Amino acid sequence: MKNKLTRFGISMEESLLNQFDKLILGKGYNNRSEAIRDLVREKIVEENTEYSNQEVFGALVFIYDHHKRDLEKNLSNFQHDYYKNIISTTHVHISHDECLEVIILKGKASLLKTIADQLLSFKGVLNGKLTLTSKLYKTK
Ligand code: NI
Repeated sequence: MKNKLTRFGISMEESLLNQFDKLILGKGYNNRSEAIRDLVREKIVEENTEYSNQEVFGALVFIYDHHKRDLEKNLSNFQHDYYKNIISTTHVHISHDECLEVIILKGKASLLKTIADQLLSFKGVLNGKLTLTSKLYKTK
């Protein structure tokens, strides 16, 4: 996706700019422009996904107690209900008692949030987190 770059000026307090430079240096950016573009993309995704119908990708990571009665069956049934939105599931046995799963999702942000909330509320799911990202491609 080709996009024309537009230049514009930004005014900022020197101390804030110094902090920003330190931050982006630590994150490996070569220049401020790319760092600011990423911040803007991140904010747009974050804001849009709060409400919108935007199509996004998601990664849901969670840990669960695999001895919990019926949990594995319930998790599997639940994922089959949403097979259209679940691209892949990776299962890792992280200890004798616990499993970690990463589910890659695709669909409307609001739906992915609902799926994540429901799954994370299963008894025996110990903790988890959904990360959403969109198809706002970077201009290179
Ligand atoms: Ni396991």
